[in-house]
Amino acid sequence: MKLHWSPRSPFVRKVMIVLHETGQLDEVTLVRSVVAAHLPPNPAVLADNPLGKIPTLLTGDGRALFDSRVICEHLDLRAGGALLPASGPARDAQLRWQALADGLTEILLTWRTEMLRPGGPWPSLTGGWAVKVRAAMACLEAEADTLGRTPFGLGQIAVVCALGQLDFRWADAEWRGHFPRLAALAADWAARPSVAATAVVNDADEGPEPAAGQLRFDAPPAQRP
Ligand SMILES: N[C@@H](CCC(=O)N[C@@H](CS)C(=O)NCC(=O)O)C(=O)O
Repeated sequence: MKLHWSPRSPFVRKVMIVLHETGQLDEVTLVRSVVAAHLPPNPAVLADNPLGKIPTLLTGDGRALFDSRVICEHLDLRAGGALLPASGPARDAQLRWQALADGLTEILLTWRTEMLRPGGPWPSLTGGWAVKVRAAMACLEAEADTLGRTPFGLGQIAVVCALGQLDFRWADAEWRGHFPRLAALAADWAARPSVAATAVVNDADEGPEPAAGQLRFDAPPAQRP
């Protein structure tokens, strides 16, 4: 298999954690693929995924799979399906956590891109995102005990990656001080080899972080205009 990969991508990280957890890392060749929503699409990625996004996985039999949810489920099933129950409320719970955490990650990624816009971001967008990020974090905090009691699966993996994105691009928001149960859970998860081995890292000097100071958990978000 071949994976369009980047050490900076929280969505690629989901796939990497699944590869570690399921013992399939040796079966995948990682291809460093540079993509960004505000840059022209990468032709090599576009050839395998019309959306030009990573992760994109080329399977051994020549199929291109995307997005991270499809890839994670494919890899998990291939290894026996330990990370996602086959049916019932336990499956719904994992998929719901995945949807929540992926949605949070998506906002954080899009928000940072919006900060690069000449003339600055559109306040109506960033105001709404601030409300949603806080609500998503509050929801995860309220469910931290359940998340911790439930066998580690695709839902928790997506949450690990969303929190990792906060640490990577939004460290100054200091989320741990505001969501202590989630912080304790994240510390437990950080001890898992799959999580420790896949921390998001920057392999390029990008200059000052454009989103610095934009997200705060210690004050109510500004009202929408
Ligand atoms: N829903 C997708 C999101 C993937 C995504 O947004 N990946 C980013 C990198 S972290 C990307 O490819 N951005 C390039 C673009 O939007 O053109 C998934 O779960 O895989």
